[in-house]
Amino acid sequence: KIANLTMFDLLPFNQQAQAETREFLQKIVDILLDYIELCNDRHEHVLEYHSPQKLKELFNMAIPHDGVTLQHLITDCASVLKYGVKTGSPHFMNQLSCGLDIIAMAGEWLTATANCNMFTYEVSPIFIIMEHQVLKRMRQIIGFHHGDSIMAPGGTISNLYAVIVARYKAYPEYKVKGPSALPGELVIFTNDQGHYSMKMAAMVCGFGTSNCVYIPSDKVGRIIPAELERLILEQKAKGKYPIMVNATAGTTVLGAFDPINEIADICAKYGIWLHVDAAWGGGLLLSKTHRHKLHGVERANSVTWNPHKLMGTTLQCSTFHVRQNGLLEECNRMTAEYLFMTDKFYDTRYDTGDHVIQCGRHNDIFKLWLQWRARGESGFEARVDRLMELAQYQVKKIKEMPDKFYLLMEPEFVNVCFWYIPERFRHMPHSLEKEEELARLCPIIKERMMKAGTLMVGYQRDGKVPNFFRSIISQDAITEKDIDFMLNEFDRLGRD
Ligand code: ABU
Repeated sequence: KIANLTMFDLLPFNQQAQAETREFLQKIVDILLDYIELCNDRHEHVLEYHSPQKLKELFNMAIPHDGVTLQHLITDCASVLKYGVKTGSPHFMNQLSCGLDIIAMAGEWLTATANCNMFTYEVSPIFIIMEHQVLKRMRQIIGFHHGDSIMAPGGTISNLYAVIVARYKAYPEYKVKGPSALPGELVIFTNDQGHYSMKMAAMVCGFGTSNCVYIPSDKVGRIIPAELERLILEQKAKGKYPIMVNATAGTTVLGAFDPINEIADICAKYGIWLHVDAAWGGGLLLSKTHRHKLHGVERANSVTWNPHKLMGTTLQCSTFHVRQNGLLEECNRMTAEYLFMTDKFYDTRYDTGDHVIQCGRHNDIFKLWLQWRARGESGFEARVDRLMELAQYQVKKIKEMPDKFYLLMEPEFVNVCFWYIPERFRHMPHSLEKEEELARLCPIIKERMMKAGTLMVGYQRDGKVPNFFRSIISQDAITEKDIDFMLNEFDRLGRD
């Protein structure tokens, strides 16, 4: 009935079009529901791969002069999902953020419908209070008794906040006077296995990327504390000013956890801000069994923790927490009087706009709150424990097939790093030369994988070791059978 109508026949243009509007949206919801079922169907492919050129040919994305019909839009929506990657498939083990949590997704639907900007209590009263409550609970879980938090568009921006606040704490006059308030060049330190967001922050903050100093890591990817201290002294001797050390809880590739307590001792000795990038590993704080990996996190000055990773919240959901009360606002307050008037009739401390470097802010809290309500704390703990158990299952299976797979190291987390060994290399004892050969095969196997569309697992290198595969177990849909499937698929795709 609605096929030949256009958007101008629906609400709000046509105030009599309640039934037509409902019918259009119901059709879109049906497409989404079909898609959710496909994501959970193990016979379905993870993706239907096409080259960029072919995709342009298959899908006409041109913006028309006059708008298309509702039927056209419905077809567009179905096609977009057809050509997308099903990150909710149990055979998608490619990224730290994956899975399709039905409750969080429902939360995002509601958020899109409510369409409230998170900059003021005036516009988002219920969501702002929710954000306060949930972030306070996260600070308690970290072990911060005071403090302040904010949600940011991704872990890189959360980590950028850490550098901005650390700089403000050390040199508050920088906010007004800029570089003239500084005694010299500022430096920050991070694990040589850490996320590139620290280097990005050094660039964005004007320190220069060479002032993001990499601390050598040990063979499992953890910062060597003695090396950190040596580098701090070296930088000081060069006349530079160390302002922040970033410890990583769950490195992106290897899933390593830096020794936070030992790093905190060094930071305390030299009066340096300690940030913990727990974007990936923060979810382990919810598990009594595994939270010890972040031992000492309560001593950090700030923490990044992304629920859209280990907690499976739909993208995006990143949180940044500061231990000291008021600092975030002092640092970022611009007192834009058109929006954050201090003479409003309500308690304007609930206007979050002066805590952040954005103005408008997406509502990332509702989906997290709804998901946490649905699972309870015990549900999240069970999820995290199960993911860790599944990663160990994968390790066990890999060890049972030493001719076909080589484990890079015993994983600390749900990142399992390995090589597939095709038949022609099976007679060779493991060596650096063999690693180079196996590394060369990674892009070839990945290409076959993408074109087959049956599985997605990423490969990378870590600076010391050439290409290897890294599978990520971070979604509720995965079972032991899917891990068996993954390893069998490697054997099928990796054959000479
Ligand atoms: N922001 C780090 C995510 C990288 C990954 O999913 O592999």
